[in-house]
Amino acid sequence: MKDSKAGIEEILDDVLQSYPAKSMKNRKEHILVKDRNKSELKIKANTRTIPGIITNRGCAYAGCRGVVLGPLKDVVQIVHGPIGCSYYAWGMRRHQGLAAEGGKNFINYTFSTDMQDSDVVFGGERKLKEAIKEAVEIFNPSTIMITATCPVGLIGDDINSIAKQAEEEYGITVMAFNCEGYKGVSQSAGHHIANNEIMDNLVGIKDKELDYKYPINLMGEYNIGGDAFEIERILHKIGYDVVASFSGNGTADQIKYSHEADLNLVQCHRSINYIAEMFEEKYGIPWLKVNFLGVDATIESLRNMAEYFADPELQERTEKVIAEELAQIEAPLNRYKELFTGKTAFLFVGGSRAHHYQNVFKRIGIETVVAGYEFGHRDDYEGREVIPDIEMTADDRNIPELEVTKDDKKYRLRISQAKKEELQQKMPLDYYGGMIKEMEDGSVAIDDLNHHEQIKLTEALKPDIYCSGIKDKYTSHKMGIFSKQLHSYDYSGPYAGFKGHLQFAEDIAAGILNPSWSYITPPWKEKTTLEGSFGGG
Ligand code: CFN
Ligand code: HCA
Repeated sequence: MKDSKAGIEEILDDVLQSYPAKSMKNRKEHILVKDRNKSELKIKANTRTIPGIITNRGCAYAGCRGVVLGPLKDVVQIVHGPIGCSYYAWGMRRHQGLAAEGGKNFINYTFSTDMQDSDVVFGGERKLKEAIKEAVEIFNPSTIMITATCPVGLIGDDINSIAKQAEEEYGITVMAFNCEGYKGVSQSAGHHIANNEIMDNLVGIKDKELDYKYPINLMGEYNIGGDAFEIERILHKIGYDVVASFSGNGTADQIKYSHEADLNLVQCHRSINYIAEMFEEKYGIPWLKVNFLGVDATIESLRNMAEYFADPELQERTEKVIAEELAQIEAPLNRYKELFTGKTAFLFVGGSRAHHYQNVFKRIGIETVVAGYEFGHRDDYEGREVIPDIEMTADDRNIPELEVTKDDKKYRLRISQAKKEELQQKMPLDYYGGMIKEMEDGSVAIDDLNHHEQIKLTEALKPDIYCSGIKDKYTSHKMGIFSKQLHSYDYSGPYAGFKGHLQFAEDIAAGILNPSWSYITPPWKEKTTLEGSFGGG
């Protein structure tokens, strides 16, 4: 059947029409069409999903136990709760970790108190104490972390005092996280609970003399599909030393002395920006927003890092490594670009990848037509304005290394060490640009997308690829459109850095160009639907 052509606003009206008036008004505020001529592009985000709509979001426990704590290798992580929640903690998120020589690695285990009805009625504290004792006797860990699932908060088991007692009894670090799943509106609440506890009770509890020239912390990188391995490889090749990783391929032990680093790199802004800011306030360590997803973003990040340390030798080595790595991938990547040019993508991922992957797609000729976060906050969409709070005294202006661009509020610093110390007290080194800023006119930003909206938008815009999690992957496949999971990478990866970008392009080719899609009859072939064109307005 022939489809009728429609502009993007008309398509969105059609998507919203199925809702009752109140829900329609609510959902409308979570959707935005990029228009660079508009002075204000505001979107509603980080609010409670309308009851009745099945959200793709996760819970606070997922954000705390699964996302932030999950990758820490040397920690016995005891889930205090029913076994179902514990099963979820058993490698579901595909983070990876390699133990250092002599180091411990518990991430393939799942530790649970296996709460039963009787524990809910009579309390589960005794069981938790026994679980800690057993874990100490069998595994001898230096750190134990206890995470609470929903029933723990409901019955009031005091995991904090149990952790404190255990710490005294066994002489190791024992931490408790009150991350009951129902807290907050998404997994984002769990990131905060995990990170605040880590900041208060783990960072800085150990001093260590480091013989590193460029000690850095990697923040908001979780080693999905081995991304952190690839990032670490590139950083080491240039001459950086990762003091601690929060938390991909990381250890609690390293986090204990992570205050010894000189610079914090922030990959996933959503899950960790506030910790980078706390480091800055508490220890005077500045942070730099980086993105190692995509060749162009990786190059820019590496150059910004070298600029920060203001060492010509480091800058030279950075350029050498960039050239070496590029030489290995540029020709095949360009060939993929020729193959893909004109194709479009629909991205819906948690809180930062829907943004970060847009440049990955762009480099291989694929334009993003819709992008959304499950649980991003407004600053993840709109960016956050940090106006340089610097008084440009005559003295400052005379410092040749200092560069501040005030108009578009983006500023980079190339400063002397002495000046650095003075300035870092006053402002962070970078600001966060937000996803919408980088999107093309006519493309759609959508928050907390649901399956109805996914299906309607897919029918209308017919993207060549839909990037998803496991919950929405097959909705797309049933419509005959290849879906790539950007959470788990569908068991592939790494996708970060230079080689990762090529791996990604290869996987996309294997998916999009696969002839099997032609055997599926999509719904729009059987009924009339609205059809739109990207950038149509
Ligand atoms: S690894 Fe990260 S990059 S931490 Fe966050 S916001 Fe999740 S687990 Mo899934 S893939 Fe996703 Fe981001 Fe940061 Fe992962 S886009 S939803 S909570 N996320
Ligand atoms: C989470 C973890 C998750 C889920 C991915 C998915 C991940 O939110 O609890 O829904 O496919 O990356 O593993 O985001």
